[in-house]
Amino acid sequence: MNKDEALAEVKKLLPEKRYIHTLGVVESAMELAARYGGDSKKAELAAILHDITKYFPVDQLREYIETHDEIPSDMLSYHPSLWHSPVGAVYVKEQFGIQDQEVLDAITYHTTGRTGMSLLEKIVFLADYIEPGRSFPGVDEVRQMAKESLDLAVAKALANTTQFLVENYKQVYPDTISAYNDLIKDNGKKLADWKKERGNGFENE
Ligand code: DGI
Ligand code: FE
Ligand code: FE
Repeated sequence: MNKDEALAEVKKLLPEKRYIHTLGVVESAMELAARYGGDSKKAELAAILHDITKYFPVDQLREYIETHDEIPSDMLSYHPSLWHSPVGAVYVKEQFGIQDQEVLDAITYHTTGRTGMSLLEKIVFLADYIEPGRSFPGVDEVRQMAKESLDLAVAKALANTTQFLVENYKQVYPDTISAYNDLIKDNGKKLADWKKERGNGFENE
């Protein structure tokens, strides 16, 4: 499936706003792939398709999870906003014949992350977080980190998301906690130093 075919399929299934978000994720994913030596073709395809099932009705997403053994059924006990990611991977495999497991995994884990994320998974996860259309507290700081270290930026994005969920008394899916633990091992000290040295520059976003 080439770029234009993928974009056309996504356009059919997404409202304008989400389609524009998708184009932003493609732009950011291409930049990250160039900077960190990722496969730009795979990054492009995964970015285009990452949210393809975002607007499926919740019942349809649930049915995909119930009928596909490759999607862990414990996801059904967590927030439905997590479901479009693994379902998206199944959808593009079944509907478009996409077999590339790296691309499928980048789609599957774009929301939660997981321990031992591949380069492509990190690129799509981070691009989804920092694409130009995003404007939430802390995003500029992660954009800055993304210019210096992919792992640092992914670790910070995971920390922010986890913190946000906990602060609002929401469940945190175990893969997100695993991804955070995995990356904070080597990046926790760097993030603490960053906060000490430049943390205040982003406080008034
Ligand atoms: O689909 P997008 O809006 O582009 O971005 P996403 O796929 O990262 O969004 C999923 C939403 O899921 C995001 O607002 C945070 C929320 N969420 C709920 N539970 C969890 C979670 N995100 C993570 N990473 N882990 C959770 O357990
Ligand atoms: Fe998503
Ligand atoms: Fe997205």
